[in-house]
Parts: sequence; C-alpha cells; structure tokens
Amino acid sequence: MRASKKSRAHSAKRKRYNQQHSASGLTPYEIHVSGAEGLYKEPDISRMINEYIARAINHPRGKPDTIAITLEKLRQKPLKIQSLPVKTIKSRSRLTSERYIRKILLSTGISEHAIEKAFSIVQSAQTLRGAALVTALSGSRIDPDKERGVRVSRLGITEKADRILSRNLAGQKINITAVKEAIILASKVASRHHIMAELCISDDPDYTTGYVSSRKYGYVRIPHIKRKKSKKGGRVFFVAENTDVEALTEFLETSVVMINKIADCSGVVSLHEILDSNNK
Ligand code: WAQ
Ligand code: MG
Repeated sequence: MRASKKSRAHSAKRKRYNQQHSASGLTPYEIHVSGAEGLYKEPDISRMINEYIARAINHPRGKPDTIAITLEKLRQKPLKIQSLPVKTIKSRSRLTSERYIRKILLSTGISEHAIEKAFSIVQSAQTLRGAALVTALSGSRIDPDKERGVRVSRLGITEKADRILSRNLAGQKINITAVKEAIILASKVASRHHIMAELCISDDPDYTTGYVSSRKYGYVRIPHIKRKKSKKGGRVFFVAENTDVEALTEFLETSVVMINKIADCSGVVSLHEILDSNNK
C-alpha cells in the first residue's frame, strides 16, 4: 500500500518542482503519507487490503488523496530467516538517545562521518518513501533515486512465528503493528551481509521511538529519538564500501524473505549491556 498527498507547494523547492512538472503534464510534488507491505495467503488478502486502506485514511501524517494498492503473486520460494533479537535501551532524553545511537553505530564499524550523514538524512524536512544507502566509512549516499530511496518489499512472517513474536512483544507491552513490521523489515535488511547497520526514525508525528539494528547487536529500540509532533523521520542502511548497489537494491526490493524463527525479546537494558551483548 502506498498513500500520498499533493503538496500545497509552500516551499520554494516544491513550488519550482510543481511549475516544472505541471508544464510537462506530470504529477505535482507528492508527499509520502504512509506505506506498508506484506506476504499473505489468498484467504487473508481482502481483510489485509481493508486494514491497509483504513490505516492510510486515518494516518497521523494527514489525509492522503491517493492510495495505491498493488497485489503480486509470488513466483519465488521465500528465503526463510530468523528475526533479530529485540532490546529497548533506557533513555529519558533526545540528547542521550542520540549519544547512544552514535556509540552503537561506532562500535558496529560505522564512521563518524557516515553517522553525521545519516542524521542529516533522517532529520531532514524532506522525507523519503524508502531508505537511503550510505557507505559505512566514506559516508556517501549511493542509492540512485535521491527523492525516493530504496523501498524494502516482499517481506513477511509465517503464522507460527507471528504468534511467537506477538507473545514475546506482548510480554514487553509493545505488541503493536509499528514494532512488528519494523522488526520484520530490519531482519530482512540485516540478513544481507553488505549491510552493516540500519538507523530508523519513524516519520509519524506521534511515534518517537526509533531503532538501530545490526547483526552484531540486534534490534535496539531507542525511545525519545525525536520531538513529538515532528513529521521528520527516515531510514538509512549503512553499507560496505564495495557494495554492488544494483544487486543490493534487487535483494531489498524484490527478493522474497519470510521470518520463520524468532530470537529473544528482552526488556529495557543499559547501553553497556547492549555493547557487551554482541548479539548473544
Ligand atoms: N523500505 C524502506 N524504507 C522504508 C520502508 C520500506 N519498506 N518503510 C518506511 N521506510 C522509511 C521511509 O523513509 C519512512 O519515512 C521512514 O522509513 C519511517 O517509516 O520498535 O513507523 O513507517 O518501537 O514511519 C519503528 C518502531 C517504527 C520502533 C518505524 O517507520 C519500535 C516506523 P515509518
Ligand atoms: Mg510512517
């Protein structure tokens, strides 16, 4: 599902974009409202479509004027993977949370320069529909479409794994769609060896918990990562310097991946416990 609305063209950049594109008959500047994807069995499809539509219409980023639903029959056997272990870091303020993110990313081998680049992307007013690919050492953005990023798709979870994940998350009082979908996405992303880590901040104005994930430390939830009411947010995948962008994009956008095994879900932990854990 993809929901968007037309811009009111208040910024100079959007005004320019609208002028150029309306002359050529293309659509005016679109603001991304919400998106979601999943893998479902045929009997569940109509229920899921209704859920996606309800979600798009009632989205806290605003009322969309276009909702696009795409259904595709799978032609590939899913690759089955285990989910990342889930932890929540103890933090009471945005500054502390930012400091923790830097420390975790530095110890997964991401350079300070790349971390700065990632913050500039996720804190920009210009939100993307997908994720930015940033090289882990030189900090260069290498995804070709800078207005869109790379959209991870064709990902899901088996019914049995879903029940276990729901139960584990309910034990921590975090069994909500945003968390579950993010764990599935982060697990697909981390399964690719060229990706060293991911930083995610929701673009929903009322959702202020983000995460940093990696094979090394798992899925680490970071509370208070942004101000309430802010519509900024985004995702950055930190990739090895020699990454083949085309092959990686192909994997993220089109390879079918399903979670069939669930790792631990711990409660609130300190930064030291995370850095000592090394995904154990
Ligand atoms: N592929 C790539 N990037 C995506 C995708 C996708 N499928 N979906 C969203 N993004 C990017 C896009 O730039 C969005 O602006 C940004 O991520 C945030 O997306 O455990 O809700 O759907 O409590 O707003 C984290 C949960 C929730 C943390 C994240 O992200 C927790 C969330 P949102
Ligand atoms: Mg969102």
